[in-house]
Amino acid sequence: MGIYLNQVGYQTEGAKIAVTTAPCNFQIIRETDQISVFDGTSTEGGFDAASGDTTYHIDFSEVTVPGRYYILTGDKQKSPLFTIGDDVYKQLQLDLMKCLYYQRCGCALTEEYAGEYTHAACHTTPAIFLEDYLNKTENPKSFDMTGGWHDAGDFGRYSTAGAVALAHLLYAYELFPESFQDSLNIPESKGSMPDILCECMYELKWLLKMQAEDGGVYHKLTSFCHADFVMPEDDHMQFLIFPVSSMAVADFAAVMALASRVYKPFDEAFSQTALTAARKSWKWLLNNPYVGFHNPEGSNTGEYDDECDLDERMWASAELLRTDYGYDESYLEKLSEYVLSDINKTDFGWTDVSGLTLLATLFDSNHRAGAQLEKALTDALFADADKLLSLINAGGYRLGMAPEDYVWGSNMVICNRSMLLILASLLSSDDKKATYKDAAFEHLHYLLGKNALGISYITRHGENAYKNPHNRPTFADGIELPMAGWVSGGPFKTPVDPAAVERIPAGTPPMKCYVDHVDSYSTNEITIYWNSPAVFMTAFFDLQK
Ligand code: G3I
Ligand code: 9MR
Ligand code: ZN
Repeated sequence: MGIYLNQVGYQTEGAKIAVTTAPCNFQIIRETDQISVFDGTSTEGGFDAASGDTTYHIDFSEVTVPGRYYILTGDKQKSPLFTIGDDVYKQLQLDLMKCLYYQRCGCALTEEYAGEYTHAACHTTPAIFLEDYLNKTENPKSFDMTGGWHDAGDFGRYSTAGAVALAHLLYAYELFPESFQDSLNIPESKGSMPDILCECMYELKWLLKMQAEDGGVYHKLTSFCHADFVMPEDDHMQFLIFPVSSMAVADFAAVMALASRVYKPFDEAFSQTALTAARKSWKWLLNNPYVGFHNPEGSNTGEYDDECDLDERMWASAELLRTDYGYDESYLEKLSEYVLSDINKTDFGWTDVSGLTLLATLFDSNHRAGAQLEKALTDALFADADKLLSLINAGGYRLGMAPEDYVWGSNMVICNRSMLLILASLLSSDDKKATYKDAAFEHLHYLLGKNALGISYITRHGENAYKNPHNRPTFADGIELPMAGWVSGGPFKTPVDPAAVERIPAGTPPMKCYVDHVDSYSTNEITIYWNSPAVFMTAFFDLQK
């Protein structure tokens, strides 16, 4: 029997419920003097389908005095140590954001900012078009495409993945600016802008390079195949500009409109550049149908394939309507068309960005979308948030997750559902505000150890945090521990990489399909867009103290 709880800790107020797999009496022991400050008996949590566990809940919400504690059961089992206090998530949020700095491509990471995780400038040579590469064109045209963040454990840079990560971060800043006042110790720190905006600017400037003359946006910039497990500066494969996809164009238009608004008070020129770029891509969207993306034969870098671009187009129309109201009537026409159609409205991942429309529209103080569209979006938000509440009550680990939701990057699903519950809490005017908030918190608790494996899926946060992310620099740098603050992809019910397939027996329940192995890219990689929703979450949670 394990005792599963948030190994980082809990704020003084709010629910504190650990999960275990056998009934027990328990005490909450204060670490400093080994005194029991609370005792109780577990209650039944029911059978949990995603983990296969019969669960019991250890509720210690009544403990509100700051300190370091552990749970001790009647049969002398100890939980990991955890903290109760009001600033428990501050360092976590800073580390989650600092990881983006470690992903910077095209510049050296120096000791002053990167500590021991230094490396020389990487991927500084010009890129060429995929077509020229395949045709072996002599003296192909080449382009400066340097900059941006490495996507993940690989060195690719992908437009849709980048735009979505930026969106989580920029909306988090827009909604919770008070949570972004501390220094990230990056080269731009102590400037006139909050550090998070400087960090995002690094990615945005690269993304601008991905826009073609006609407003199209290239889907990705990667080598033909993934690099070996080397430091980024030792990867000398030719970087290629892959074709345009309509998902990339729409995400680009949306995130540039968002950036134009967010950066306006700090950098008028950049704000204008972003707006002009967004308008140009909007025009492309009006004139072009869906354009998908698939890897050419033999190429194995990330595909980010997506069969539907309506959610991306919806987000773009919502963002442009809000930021660029009055410039083009088609913004509202298109937004109405998409919102009033039956497409989903509540997802925040790279495939389905529809929920970003909620963020663009429902927090617009000018209400540019109008009452009818706001109502349609609000109804969708609460309908889906309430479905999550039902799932939470149906499963022993108290999560808005069904067994089939443990896909590649399930921790992103966990985070995205927490985001939805946060929006429900922010927009709810009744006594359900606290219910949604507590539900959102349960997903953070899961990430930090309240799960069937008792693992914290964020590096260096929690006594039993995972240690071996599938990340090329982490493997190649010779440093024992990974950087702090990386969210793992997490359990995947049908893992595909050999490291996981070999180690996870057939029939393992979805929540347990995970290995902390550096080779397991389908259960243990890291990405910018798995950290970014966690930044959104912690930025909100930090204000709840
Ligand atoms: O959309 C379907 C859904 O309808 C279905 O029910 C479900 C069942 O498994 O699958 C869903 O598709 C999954 C898709 O992600 C969307 O979640 C695919 O099975 C799954 O294979 C796919 O995984 C993606 C993976 O690349 C492989 O393409 C991950 O989301 C994505 O995060 C990951 O991204 C990689 C990049 O390619 C390269 N860089 C690293 C990065 C992280 O591993
Ligand atoms: O390391 C790669 C990882 O970043 C990607 O998410 C993943 C899917 O695109 O691919 C990984 O690379 C593997 C490749 O696909 C197959 N050969 C082994 C590579 C890593 O060990
Ligand atoms: Zn690089």
